[in-house]
Amino acid sequence: MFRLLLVSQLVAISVTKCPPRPLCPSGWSYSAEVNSCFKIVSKDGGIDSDSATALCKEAGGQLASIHSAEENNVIIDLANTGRNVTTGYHTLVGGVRKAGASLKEFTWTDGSPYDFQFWHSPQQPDNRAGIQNCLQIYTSNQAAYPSAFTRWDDAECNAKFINAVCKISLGQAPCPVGWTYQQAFKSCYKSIDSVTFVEANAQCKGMGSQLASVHSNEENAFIIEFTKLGRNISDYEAQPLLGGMRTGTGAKDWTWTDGTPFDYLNWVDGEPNNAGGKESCLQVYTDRWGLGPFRAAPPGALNYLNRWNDYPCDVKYRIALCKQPAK
Ligand SMILES: [Ca+2]
Ligand SMILES: [Ca+2]
Repeated sequence: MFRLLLVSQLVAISVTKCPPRPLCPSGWSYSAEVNSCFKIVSKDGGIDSDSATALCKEAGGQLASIHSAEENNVIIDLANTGRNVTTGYHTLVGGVRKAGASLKEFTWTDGSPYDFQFWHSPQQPDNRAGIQNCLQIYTSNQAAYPSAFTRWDDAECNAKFINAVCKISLGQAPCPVGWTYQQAFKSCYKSIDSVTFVEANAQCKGMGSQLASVHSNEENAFIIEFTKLGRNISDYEAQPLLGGMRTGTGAKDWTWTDGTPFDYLNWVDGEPNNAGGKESCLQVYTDRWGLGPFRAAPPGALNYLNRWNDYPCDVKYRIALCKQPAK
């Protein structure tokens, strides 16, 4: 009876669980690369700047600003109609030359900084005939516009563009794409596979990060969940590498490669033992030792799990963890 009741409660919990809240309003596309929502607007016969501005506002956004090559690519992918555009008017975004501004001085209408440019030639923007105060991107008919395709041009604001791009910026993403954000530790984490300490250190640095440091039981627990294999193992190298480095003989004579203080310790009893005088790196026992043929269980086998061991730096670890501060 008790068991039946428990099962029905579990089912009730699983079906009432809420789906994740969408990041963008309905009808908008989310881009994780730039943490923004985009929407393409158009009208029969083409759309001018005033109409596009109004449609974007109505939908809860503004004409798009562009701040990186990645964002330009996101917009091209969304706005390219594949049509054979012959008028020279392509996709309108939110760049304008305000009254009184110099020839090359553009402003984004959403107020964000003009910190990236992708004009299609050194001659652009050229304000041809003195009437080109809006910014368009060549998004379609690559065959007809091979050198300008994906790039920018100033054009008449009242031209009939094939479409326009609206944007809602969700603010700066806390972590780069592909990293896992942990608000509690104000940090981003990413694992890498099959690395020695030297390789892991270089790969983390190459991504603008460092091998992971640990500063609390809570962070240690997160790291275990993030890196564990989830089955019994029989080999030390399967236990993850972190960013600890020996500086002396004591348990506290260690440093983190990211430069943060070595202010939290979680060594297994009897560690760090510097076995053979060559254990200058730090690993965490995320997984239980099985009855493998190759290795004995470490000393203190009942309480090693989730704690740290010093181990040689030059072995190939199954996994290592990179970490960087969240933005
Ligand atoms: Ca122009
Ligand atoms: Ca050891």
